[in-house]
Amino acid sequence: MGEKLLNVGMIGYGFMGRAHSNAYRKVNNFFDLDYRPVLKAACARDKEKVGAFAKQWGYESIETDWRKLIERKDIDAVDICTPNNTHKEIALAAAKAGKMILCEKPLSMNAAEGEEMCRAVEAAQVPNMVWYNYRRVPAVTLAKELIDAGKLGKIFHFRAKFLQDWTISADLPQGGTALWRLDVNAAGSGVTGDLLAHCIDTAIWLNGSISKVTAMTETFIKQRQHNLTGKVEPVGIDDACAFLARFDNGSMATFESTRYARGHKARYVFEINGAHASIAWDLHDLHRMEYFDHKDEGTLRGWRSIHVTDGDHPYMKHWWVPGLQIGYEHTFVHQVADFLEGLAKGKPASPTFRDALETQKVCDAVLTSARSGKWEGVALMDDKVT
Ligand code: SOE
Repeated sequence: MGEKLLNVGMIGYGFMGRAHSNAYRKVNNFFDLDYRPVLKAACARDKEKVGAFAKQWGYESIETDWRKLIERKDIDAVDICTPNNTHKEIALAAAKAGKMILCEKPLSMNAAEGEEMCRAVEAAQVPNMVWYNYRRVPAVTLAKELIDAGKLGKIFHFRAKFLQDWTISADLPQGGTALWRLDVNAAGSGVTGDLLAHCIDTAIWLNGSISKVTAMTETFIKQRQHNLTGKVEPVGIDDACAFLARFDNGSMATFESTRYARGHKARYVFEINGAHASIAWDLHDLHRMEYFDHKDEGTLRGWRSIHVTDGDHPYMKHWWVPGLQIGYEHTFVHQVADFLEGLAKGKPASPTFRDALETQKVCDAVLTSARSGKWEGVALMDDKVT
């Protein structure tokens, strides 16, 4: 097992560079796979910093120009962990060079860029995936299995929230290494692309396509000092966003996200209600799935809190013994495992660029609606390669 080597070139070394590197290192210890990722090269502009990152995580070499990394014959897969405004250029070049691409979420700054990226990887026929990691929380995967098995029956409602509080201070600057998420030119949008994109990805995966949305956004702090220019500049991102949505299956949804919910750090919660049963999940208790089944005996009917840590729960047989939980970093290990298994079977792991483009289209419709004050339709890209 693990004798086919997959040489990874990692671009970027921030939070996600670490999360993905950890996953590549761990995956063959816990999953029996034909492929084995090799940490071939890490790439970033700052030689000293990328050198330190490469040493810490065990990368064999470094590059300071991503174009050089992509040109290298010994790189099979490019992992894009840089800010959103660089995803497209890197992905197009990597596809042209015939590299597999694993791209951090969101796919792109907007849907137009996402379409270009999608066409590029499909034309080049390179395996591609976007890191919407929360699908691979065992409790969330279990929710998907139960919904697909029809346990919930007809779905009426989906509601999701992703709440944080880290940008409340008006003194927090925007832009630069750690704070590019606040700079619209680097991020594309605020909570819509950064946090609601996760909720939308999960929602579409669990409940099918979203057909239309109506949204409101707010930017509470209108100006912040920019880390790169030193000047006080307008803030172009959405600090908070709430929207209503209709799914193709007739169900309705509410979504909310903010970085101004004091006390909440990464409170991602969702609930889905069907005719027979409901499921609720909370990232702060990620190993639990709350489940209500109306078919239960009347006197005992109630919400069950299922500790999703048993060997027959998704992914769990690969870890410890029943009852011992896993965490956030394991979702990335699962995603790499699925990607490698997909390679071996010739069946791409989701979300592919095309799947992630659908999320991007919903994000665009949300932001358009916030500006227009109207319901906006979500137009999907239905053609394959041109
Ligand atoms: C922002 O704080 C952030 O790190 C997002 O960028 C991630 O995608 C999310 O998983 C946690 O929050």
